[in-house]
Amino acid sequence: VLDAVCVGETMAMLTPVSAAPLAERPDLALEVGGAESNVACGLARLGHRVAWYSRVGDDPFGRMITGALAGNGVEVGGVEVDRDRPTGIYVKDPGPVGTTVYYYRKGSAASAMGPEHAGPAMPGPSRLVHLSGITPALSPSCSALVDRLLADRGPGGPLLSFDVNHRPALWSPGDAADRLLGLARAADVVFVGRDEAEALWATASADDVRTLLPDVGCLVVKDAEHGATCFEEARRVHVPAPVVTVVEPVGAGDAFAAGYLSGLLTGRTVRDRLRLGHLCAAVTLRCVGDLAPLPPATAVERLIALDDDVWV
Ligand code: KDG
Repeated sequence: VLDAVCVGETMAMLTPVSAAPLAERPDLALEVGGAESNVACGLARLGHRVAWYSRVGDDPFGRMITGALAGNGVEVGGVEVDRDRPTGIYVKDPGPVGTTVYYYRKGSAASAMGPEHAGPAMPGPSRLVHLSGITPALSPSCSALVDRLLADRGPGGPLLSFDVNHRPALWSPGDAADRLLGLARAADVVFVGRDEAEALWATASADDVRTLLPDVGCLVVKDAEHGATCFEEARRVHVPAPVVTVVEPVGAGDAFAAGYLSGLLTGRTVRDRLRLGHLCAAVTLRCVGDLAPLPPATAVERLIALDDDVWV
């Protein structure tokens, strides 16, 4: 049995090496960019058996992506190759007030995922399925796949983990708000940023988010450098984030989810799940890429076990 199956689109990511704007024609680095596959890599690095399910084009980008994920220890045997549709591309344009993202993913191979890909076509059985709010925004068929995955799990089925991951470039806040709230309500584990929830649902605090999602088994509200709060049944546990010098934030949310989910899969306490999430996010914040190696397992255990007053 797999520990997790992560489902979602992964793109070829082009990013200027010198952090100069694209209009200045900087040299570009070619990387792998995908929220759910980042979670898969994070889980694999933490020792879990994890598969990534998606579709890629029959092109060098698709082969680069599946090769890179396999190299990170993620099972990619179920990934479908589409002869007609290309692998999606995503380009980062650094600017004075932050990085703008340009997507070239409309009509991509992954956007043709649909409800027919749930069930036997998908790798499994698995203890957990991880999805994000990016997938329902990709196409009507992808949206239907997300509904099918949520509806199909019966008693004894996998836990459904959902990272809200609102991407304003893909849909309007109006369209996204209701849809993402409905999906979050149907999931077992939910990750959402405090600012993301505020933009979508006008909530002012982690407790407000809990009021909107009272029945989610594990609700994790992340508040950037301040920390993260987990609501599990009647309990509320807050763990501050360690102080980190941020080099590049992309991928940190996915790393956090991988750490938290690893802790959940291995029966750690809520506090230790949040700490492992923060540690995975911290190493990612400190490097340019979406994926960063973790310290050795003994160091991770020592950091998780630190007293609260020395942790940050
Ligand atoms: O979480 C990081 C992702 O945003 C990035 O790798 C690209 O999956 C991506 C997306 O659709 O924005």
